[in-house]
Amino acid sequence: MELSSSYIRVELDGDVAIATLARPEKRNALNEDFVRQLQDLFGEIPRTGLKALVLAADGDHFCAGLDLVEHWEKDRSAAEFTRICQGWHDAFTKMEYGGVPVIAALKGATVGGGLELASAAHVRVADQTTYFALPEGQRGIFTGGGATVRVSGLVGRARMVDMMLTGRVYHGQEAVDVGLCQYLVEGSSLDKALELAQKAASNPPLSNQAITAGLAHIQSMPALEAYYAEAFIAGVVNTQEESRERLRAFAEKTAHKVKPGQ
Ligand code: 1HE
Repeated sequence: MELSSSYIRVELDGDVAIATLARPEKRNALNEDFVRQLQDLFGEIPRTGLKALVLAADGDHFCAGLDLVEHWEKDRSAAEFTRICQGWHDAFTKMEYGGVPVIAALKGATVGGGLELASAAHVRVADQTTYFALPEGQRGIFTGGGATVRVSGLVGRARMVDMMLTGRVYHGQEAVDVGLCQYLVEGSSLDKALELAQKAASNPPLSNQAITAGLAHIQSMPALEAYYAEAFIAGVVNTQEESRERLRAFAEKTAHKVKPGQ
C-alpha cells in the first residue's frame, strides 16, 4: 500500500498515519497535482484500516493556499477554475466524511486555501507561530475550497466576512477563542496532534466513523431528519460488540472514570 506521493509523505506510527505536506519551498501552496494527490490519499485512507491521521507540514508554514503563480500563469477560464474548485471540494470532502479522524498540526501561515484544508480536519492544533487569514479579498479572488461552509461554520459568517474584507489575521489565544483551532500549544503542534490522534485511535472505528462523518452529515439535516439519523446511528454504534466490552468494564468498575485533568 503506497500512500505517499510527490507532494505528500505518509509515514505510519502503529495504526496512526502522519501525512506531511512536502512542498515547503513554495510554503505548501496547492497546485493542481497537489490537490489531485490529496484526493487520492483521502480516497484511499478509509480502505486502509488506519485508525487516525495527523496532517502535518514540512517547513515553517502549514499551507499558503492556492498556488497563485500557477493560477496566474495558466490564466484559467471560469469553467476551468470551477473544475479546479470541484477537485478541492472532492479532496476535502473525502477527508471530512471518510470516517477516519484527521488531526491537523498547524504552524505558520494557515491561510486562504490552507485554512480551507485545515478546516476540513476534525481537530486543529496550533503552535505559537500559527496564524489564520483569508487573504482572498486582497488577492482579488474568492474562496473556492469550501471555506464558505467550513470556515463560516467554525467562526460564524460575520467573522469570516471581516477576515475576507479586511485581511484580518488571527493567532494565539484569540484564534482558539473564535473557533479556528481547538488547541494552542507552547511546543510542537505535531507532538500534540499525534497524542490526540493516538487517543482517537483507541476508540472503536465505528464510533469514530459516527463522530466524524455521521456528525458532519447530520449537521446539514433539518431537525426531525437529524434526530432520526442520530437515533439510527446510535442504534448501530451503541450496540456494537466493542461497546459491550467497554460497558461491561464500567459495570464491573474496571473502566476509567471521567475526571478533570485527563
Ligand atoms: C507561493 C505561494 C502561493 C508562497 N502560491 N507560490 N495565499 C496567499 O495569499 C498567501 C501567499 N503567500 C504569502 O503570503 C507568503 O508566501 C507566506 C506568508 C505564506 C510565506 O512568506 P515567506 O516570506 O516565508 O515566503 P515567500 O518568500 O513569500 O515565498 C517563498 C516561495 O513560495 C516563493 O517562491 P520562489 O519561487 O520565489 O521561491 C513564493 O512565490 C512561493 N509561494 N505562497 C504560489 N500561495 C481554491 S481558492 C483558494 C484561494 C486562496 O487560497 S487565496 C490565498 C492565497
